[in-house]
Amino acid sequence: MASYDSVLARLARVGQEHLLRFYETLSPAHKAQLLGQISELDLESLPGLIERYIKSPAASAPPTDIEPVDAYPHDAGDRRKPWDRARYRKLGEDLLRAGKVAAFMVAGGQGSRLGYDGPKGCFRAGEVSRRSLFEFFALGLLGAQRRYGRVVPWYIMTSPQNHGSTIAYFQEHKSFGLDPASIMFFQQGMLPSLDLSTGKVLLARPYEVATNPDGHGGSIAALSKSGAIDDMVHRGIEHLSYFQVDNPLVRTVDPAFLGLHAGAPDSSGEMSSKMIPKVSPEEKVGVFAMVRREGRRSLDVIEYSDFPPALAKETTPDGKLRFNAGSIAVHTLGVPFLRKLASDPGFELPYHRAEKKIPHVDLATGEIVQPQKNNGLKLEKFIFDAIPMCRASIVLETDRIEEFAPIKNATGVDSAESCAAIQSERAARWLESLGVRVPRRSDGSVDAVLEIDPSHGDSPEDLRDRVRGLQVAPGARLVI
Ligand code: UD2
Repeated sequence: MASYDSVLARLARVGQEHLLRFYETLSPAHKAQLLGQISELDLESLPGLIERYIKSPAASAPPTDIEPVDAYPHDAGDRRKPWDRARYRKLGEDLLRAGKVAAFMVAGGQGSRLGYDGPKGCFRAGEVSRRSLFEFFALGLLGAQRRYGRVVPWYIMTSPQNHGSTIAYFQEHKSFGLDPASIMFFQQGMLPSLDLSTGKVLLARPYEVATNPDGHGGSIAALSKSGAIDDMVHRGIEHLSYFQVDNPLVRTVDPAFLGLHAGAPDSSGEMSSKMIPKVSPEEKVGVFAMVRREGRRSLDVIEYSDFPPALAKETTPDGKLRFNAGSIAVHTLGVPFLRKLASDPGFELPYHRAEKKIPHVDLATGEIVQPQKNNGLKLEKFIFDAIPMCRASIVLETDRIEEFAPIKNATGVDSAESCAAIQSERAARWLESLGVRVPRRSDGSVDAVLEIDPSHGDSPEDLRDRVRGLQVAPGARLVI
């Protein structure tokens, strides 16, 4: 382990020696913990980051040359950009049957908005079944494995804050029936959290540096460092179905989307995305747009917090939002593309600033301070910033009720409650399309709590035999 003197010398070179302010007062175990933690941090990049994001942050100039994206429509017959759904679905199914597809879930976030103590994936997503988010995805993958007769390996990115508890949860639930050898957990990187005005790294405790996960964009380096990319190559995986831990409606693998990604004439097979039409200019989802930068026009995602409000409000002559392509954070990633990025010494995703209230040790008193206003800065990378690095990248429109009901907040929008309502609506639509009567209230909402077991299929057709003769009574609670 690094000695006190060598750690102090490294800290002094970057002006952060205050991190050892309380060293002499610590127990031997805490001394070792602190030296060990600091040794792991990339201190040498701090001066550059502090200069760029604290001392002279460039105001993020809104793009000036920006156009809406030309997405593949949900209705494949739509004349704006018709496409052959059956053909691309078949192509995606062939990739699945050939064992060339894996799932990749990012689950390293802190889930602070939900106020849930524990990995977010353990949170309940099934209003009737009480199943967790993790179980929903596992069942989706089990179903796919049954349908396509091949294992779909599952790569799960955690962070040091939830890695152990995530693995323990999977062990406790026997990986929900999946083969544990086909699940690989790996940890993302952590960055020191900084004082917003001085750039000094904050101490969470006298023996612990305050850190934050480096954003889902950190996954590209983490996939490489952990050996996950090598594992994919070894298994013959060519495409990754990427999703977030918070959306239980996601199709863990979607053949039509995979097929478009791998085979559409305007796709490079490097990184593709799904979008839904935004409900309002203010909806908190990134927006896909074509942006020209340095003479090159490419697809980009502009995060909601950076999207110019005036542009967000612009409408087309038929009254729709002009920039309506909201990101649901579902992508397909080509493994060769990830390998290329990860092995390029010049590859770097930009950091995004997030000003936060970060509890920290007062360096004068040693007391823990709970700030009332933003005092700290977290820097994060976003995976979608890799999209402009593609030779070409496509977007597929999907239906909100079919695929997007994230659980982010304790109540209201994007909560467990709104998710349950959307799950009931989706299940009702599927049942009604199969001729089953579903009770609805006078306002049209479903008068029952309905949930679809994700292992049973990803379209109404898959449920046909199961629901023959089914009766749904008003107020019923059912898992189908
Ligand atoms: C994300 C997208 C937003 C929209 C929305 C759809 C970003 C920045 N914004 O918003 O545009 O698509 O989702 O639901 O992504 N995570 C990690 N490590 C980290 C940080 C996050 O694994 O260091 C994971 C986290 O566990 C979650 C996902 O990334 O699965 C999204 O993170 P978020 O909650 O910060 O993003 P959100 O909801 O603001």
